Amino acid sequence: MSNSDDSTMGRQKPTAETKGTVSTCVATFEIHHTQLLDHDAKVKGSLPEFARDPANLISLYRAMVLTRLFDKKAVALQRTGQLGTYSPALGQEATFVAVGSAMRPEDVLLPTYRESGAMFLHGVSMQELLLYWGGDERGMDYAVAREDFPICIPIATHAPQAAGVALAMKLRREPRVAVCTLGDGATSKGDFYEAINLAGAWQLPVVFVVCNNQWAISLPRSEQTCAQTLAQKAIAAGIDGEQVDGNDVIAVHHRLALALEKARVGGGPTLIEALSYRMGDHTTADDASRYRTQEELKEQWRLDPIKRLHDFLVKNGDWTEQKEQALNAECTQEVEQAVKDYLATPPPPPESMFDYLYEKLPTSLASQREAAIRRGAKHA
Ligand SMILES: Cc1ncc(C[n+]2csc(CCOP(=O)(O)OP(=O)(O)O)c2C)c(N)n1
Ligand SMILES: [Mg+2]
Repeated sequence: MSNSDDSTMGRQKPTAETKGTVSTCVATFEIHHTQLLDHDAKVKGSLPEFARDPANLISLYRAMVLTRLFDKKAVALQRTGQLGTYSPALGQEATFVAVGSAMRPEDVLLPTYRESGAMFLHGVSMQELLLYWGGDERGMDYAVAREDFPICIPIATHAPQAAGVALAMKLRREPRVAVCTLGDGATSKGDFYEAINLAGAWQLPVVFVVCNNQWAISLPRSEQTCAQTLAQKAIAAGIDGEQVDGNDVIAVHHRLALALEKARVGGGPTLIEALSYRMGDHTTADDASRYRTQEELKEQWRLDPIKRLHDFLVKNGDWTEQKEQALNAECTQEVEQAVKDYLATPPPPPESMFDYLYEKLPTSLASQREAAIRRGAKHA
């Protein structure tokens, strides 16, 4: 199969005729990429309706700034032993904020571990997220986003669950959509392929947002798959697939809002690949400088999604240095308050480790739970 003369190793060039055998093209596909605000904050084409109102753009900008400040604080808390692990969204704020802003409250978010920006906009509080990363399961028992799924650490295992949630919505004839966010690495897993296949076969109201940050921990995107785009994986499942500039909050919001609307009215699933870059470490347990260069990182800062929207707002006369300072002060205060509330929350009792997995605890674990209560009382 592989052609040793071919530098694309292993890729066969499609031919219409091979040694006298005639083949007919039976299907062709295209993958489209959308960018509405380019790297220099210039509009490409025309902006969608929502983006013509500066107030909407400022609220997206605020959400991105808040996400970045929260991230910074969470990493600092981890470094000082006040949080477990944390996975920063640095560089991907536009994608995550756009996911949260395009969804309706009644839609269901099934996130992985990096989507703080989406979760905040869908009703999860900063204090809840800090509790979770501090090892307290109560943080995933959201007060507002009651039906959103907890953070999914096992890669791609929530993709079939998203199809299941969407099936329930379809059977109940509810005009709601399941939104499953997952990484580029997750698209290499069987769970992902099974989920998109089912979504296509049953025309489910689900949108898969592939947050392509170019890395699966230390494995670069180029070594994960030979596919030219990740969006084209949708083609095999018979669902719509497209790519969007994940550092362009307007483009992600716009394309996702269209996909959500389509799914809501029975138009079926969509896969959106949001192209971005993970500018931070994979998690606080990682050191990315061991596997990528400073030059590569420096180049990516040029594409910073927050700077892009900032420059656009300034250019339009909708933003000033004074407003920037006020926003920073307000968001810092919000983050600090959430940290205070988190640190003031009494720790959960030891037996709580048994309380969030089963609806009814199996008897074998019930006795262990009792033992944990006894031991906890002794220590107290
Ligand atoms: C089933 C499973 N296998 C392996 C891991 C270890 N692991 C944690 S994160 C990660 C990489 C995921 O990369 P990607 O999907 O691109 O998401 P990103 O972290 O880049 O946002 C892996 C392999 C895991 N969490 N779950
Ligand atoms: Mg990744």
